[in-house]
Amino acid sequence: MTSRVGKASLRSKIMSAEEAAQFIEDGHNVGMSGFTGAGYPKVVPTALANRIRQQHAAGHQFRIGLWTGASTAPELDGALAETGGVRTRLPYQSDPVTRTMINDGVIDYNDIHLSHLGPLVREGFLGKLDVAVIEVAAITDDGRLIPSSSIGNNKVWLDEAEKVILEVNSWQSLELEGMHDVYEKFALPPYRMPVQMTRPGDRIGQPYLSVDNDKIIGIVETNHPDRNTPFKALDETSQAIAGHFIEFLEHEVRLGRLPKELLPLQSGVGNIANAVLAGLLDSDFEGLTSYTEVIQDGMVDLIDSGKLSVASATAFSLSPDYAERMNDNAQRYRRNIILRPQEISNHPELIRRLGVIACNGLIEADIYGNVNSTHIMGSRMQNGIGGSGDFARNAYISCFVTPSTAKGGAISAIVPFVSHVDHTEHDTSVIVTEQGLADLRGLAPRKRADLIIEKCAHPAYRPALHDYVERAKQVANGQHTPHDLSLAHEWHRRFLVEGTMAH
Ligand code: 0RQ
Repeated sequence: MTSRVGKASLRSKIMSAEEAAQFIEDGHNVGMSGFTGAGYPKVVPTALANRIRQQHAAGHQFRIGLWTGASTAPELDGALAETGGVRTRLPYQSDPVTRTMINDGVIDYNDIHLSHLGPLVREGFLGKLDVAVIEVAAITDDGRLIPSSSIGNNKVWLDEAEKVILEVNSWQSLELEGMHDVYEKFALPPYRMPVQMTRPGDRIGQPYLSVDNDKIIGIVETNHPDRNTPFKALDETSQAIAGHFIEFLEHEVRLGRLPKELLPLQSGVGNIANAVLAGLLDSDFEGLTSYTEVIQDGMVDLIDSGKLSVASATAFSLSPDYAERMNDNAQRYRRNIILRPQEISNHPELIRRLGVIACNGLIEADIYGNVNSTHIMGSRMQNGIGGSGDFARNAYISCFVTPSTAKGGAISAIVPFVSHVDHTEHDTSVIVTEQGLADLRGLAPRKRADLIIEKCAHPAYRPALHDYVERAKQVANGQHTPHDLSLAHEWHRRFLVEGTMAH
């Protein structure tokens, strides 16, 4: 294998993952690359997990702060969490082992808007970043870094960390070179300047990450695929949700409230978001653009069909087949795809200026439009807010999509009062379930309640939701947003005690 470490003077730093892991000490904050299973370091985390276990076995304390772009993979999040050596975790995860330890209170989880973490670290609010562990596709002859399948917070980690370990992964396509756009003009208030972007395809930075080469303490060569999980086959529910959403977009175009090529689309992670993209493939829309966080399979299909001209994101989130397709054709796709730092892909200023149409999943919504994206039954952390807040708060139209029920119908996704709030009623424009779509723009709370119940709730839960509203109107007679606080969380209580929300 020809080395992808182009700069000759850096080759002396090539070492094993085990040697590199020795640089990480108890108490360190470690910034790792990785976003939705793309571009995370593949071997140093496992070697670090072994080091932590050995230290624990020898009776030494060893716990680190683990910072990433977003979710990663079992060989990073899972491997490290299992050791009990993760003290803090931020800003987002979706790993089963980590989730359990967060909920047990073993890991302190700081669930942060994805655009916020970089600035928080630069401002020094979270303490010192000791070591960065970053996957790259290659190092150029002059010591710049060709990023791999995600950028996430890599620029922040490389800027802020005291020491840097690089994993150079030859599984990643060298043709990714030129796909990235790394904005470099970050500044803290009062020196921040407008970010000069007016279209999703604008390039405002450099195709490489740069790092002070003197900070590089170790380089580990790898050849490992990203964790790419297949999407579920489209089912009736996800297709119905996609259908309602696309009908809504067509309606908005007919009314002249959206241009015929729409506005830049953001689509959240997961199967329903992917189904929406698949629905767009069968629609009559042309000339689409996307300003989003992750590139899913559906977006690659839209590019191939010629319907999507530009997709701007911070990472890939592809199934294994599509990841291979991307690797084999990266040179072609880089005409349409731009990967940026998450501070830019999720930047409130840009989301607002570009007029993004946001589409994200939810756990539950209430009759007034408040949305819970993170907590099961008010207490148990599922994944985290991720980028949903960055987009929902600043979008031109903010849509949330969900099946109307969960757990085989035992849970209604539409409840009297959400058990946890991530997005308030003020940030929710549209809610879509397989039952229908509620356009909440311009509606007062009582009108919103009627619409959400009639259009979005499952028919089995509609009568009880209407009963709640009537009861609330009696209890809070003559008040703006009627609630009966003695019953507001009764549905959740019933599920916890009886295993169903059904009456
Ligand atoms: O539980 O795993 O035990 O079966 O929650 O639900 O239906 O698989 O939904 O994968 O689309 O995720 C909001 C979590 C939806 C996701 C959420 C149970 C359900 C299942 C998962 P099981 P599904 P999805 C930008 C956008 C926040 C981040 C975000 C998410 C599990 O979309 O994490 O938006 N969003 N990022 O059974 C109790 C309910 C439930 C429920 C579902 N009402 N009550 N349990 N479940 N509804 C991208 C990034 O930020 C990277």
